Amino acid sequence: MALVVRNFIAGKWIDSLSGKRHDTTNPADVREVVASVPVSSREDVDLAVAAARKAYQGWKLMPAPKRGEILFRAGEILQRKKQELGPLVTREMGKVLAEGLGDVQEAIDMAYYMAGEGRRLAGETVPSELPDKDCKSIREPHGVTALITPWNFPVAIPGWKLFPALICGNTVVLKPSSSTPACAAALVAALEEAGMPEGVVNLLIGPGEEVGEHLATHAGVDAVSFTGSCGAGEHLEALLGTRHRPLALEMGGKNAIIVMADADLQLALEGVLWGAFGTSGQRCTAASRVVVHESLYDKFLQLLRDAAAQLKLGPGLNASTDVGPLVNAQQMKRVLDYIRIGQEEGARLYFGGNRFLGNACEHGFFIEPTIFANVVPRMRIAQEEIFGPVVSILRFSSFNEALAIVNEVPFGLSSSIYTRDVNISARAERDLQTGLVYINASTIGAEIQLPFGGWKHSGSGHPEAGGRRGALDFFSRVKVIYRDFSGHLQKAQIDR
Ligand code: UN1
Repeated sequence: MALVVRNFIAGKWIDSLSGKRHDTTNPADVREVVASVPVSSREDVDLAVAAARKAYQGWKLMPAPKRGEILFRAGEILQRKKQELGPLVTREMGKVLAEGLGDVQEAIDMAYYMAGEGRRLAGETVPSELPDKDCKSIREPHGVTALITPWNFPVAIPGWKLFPALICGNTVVLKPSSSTPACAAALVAALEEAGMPEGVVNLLIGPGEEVGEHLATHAGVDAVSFTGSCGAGEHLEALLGTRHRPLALEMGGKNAIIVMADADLQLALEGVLWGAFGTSGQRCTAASRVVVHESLYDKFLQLLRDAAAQLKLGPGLNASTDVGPLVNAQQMKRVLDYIRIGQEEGARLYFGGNRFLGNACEHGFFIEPTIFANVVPRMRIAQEEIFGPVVSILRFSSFNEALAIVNEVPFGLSSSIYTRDVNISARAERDLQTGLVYINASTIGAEIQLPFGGWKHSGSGHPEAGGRRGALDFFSRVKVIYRDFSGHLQKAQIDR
């Protein structure tokens, strides 16, 4: 039975003003409608922003530990509903059930973590250079925040943004991807049930070009946090250029794993399989390049092919499935286009490369795990984000060459190295130019208590997640208070 999802504005679940709707379908079998959802337009954005504005003063003035109690309850509700929400993630987005449950778990973790931050939200107190004067910095919310989220982590990423925005005292308009709105609605419903005052959290479902853009540029919005494609992120950046509102962007990646000659090969292999083909490669942190020492190259390729051949494609709800579908026809086409481009560029299609229609998958968007060999750094498949189960295997002879291959791409989100050499691991840690570096682990699997953010074209330098160095820094602004209790005029820098 398809769900009927509505916008959530000023504490009420309502249809869009136009009454227009569209259906989301299961990417493993498009004959199944998952949800009927509103198609909102600019007028709905105005309503949602007005509701968030109206709720702002009250929410801001609620003591942060009390805000934290509501977030804590939301975490408990999500925990209680996890076994229902995990399958919803799988049905709406396609990832296998274990990952659907992990997606929900990541939002639960963030809810609890940010609930605790309600009792910290620390600023600083430092001495003044003058007598009888004190100074401190405090954190204040921005006001109304616009959160624009992608489909690949349809509960986790809205959670990454919602919970820190809320604990800092901001109100929120969430615009999730049109591919996964039912997941976002379930998250918002948990916040409603937890006792969120009306208007503090608003959900708006609609197309990015119209709704997302109008929301991000709306005069009533004070800060914008976006996760999605580079193209859309850079477009927002250009639109917001002179509006002077904080903008956090998390965009793509072209993440690589280095396999040194001394690596534990089995471990490296498992890391590559998990990083490249987990979530069907649809993570910004997915391993889409593997840079292998020449002494192991041929052996590694064979082992990887044999392991990839064991992976079972199918609907994510089947317990035996390892690799689910791509999210929609457009993504499937994009990935198949890249597979063609790789062949045209002269890379060797070593394994896979086709749409998969077996195992009753003909009504879904499945692509075989795909391995390209003999890839060289200048090729497009070694430079551009593919966002599918496609991995390029490159060869290196010296560690410095491997570093250069990993670093010489426009992106800088995640990287990894497999080695047993402590000195090499230290150099990798120092010299890899990515926001996340993994040692003897794959490029995916970041934990929420640390900042998550990409360098270069991967992000705008405002990491998500984490505590004071991450999301809390973005979702609050600093106010500095000087209090002079000397009773006479004191002049900083001058009275000495
Ligand atoms: C993403 O890659 O799109 O680190 C988000 C991970 C997850 C989040 C990934 N915790 O793989």
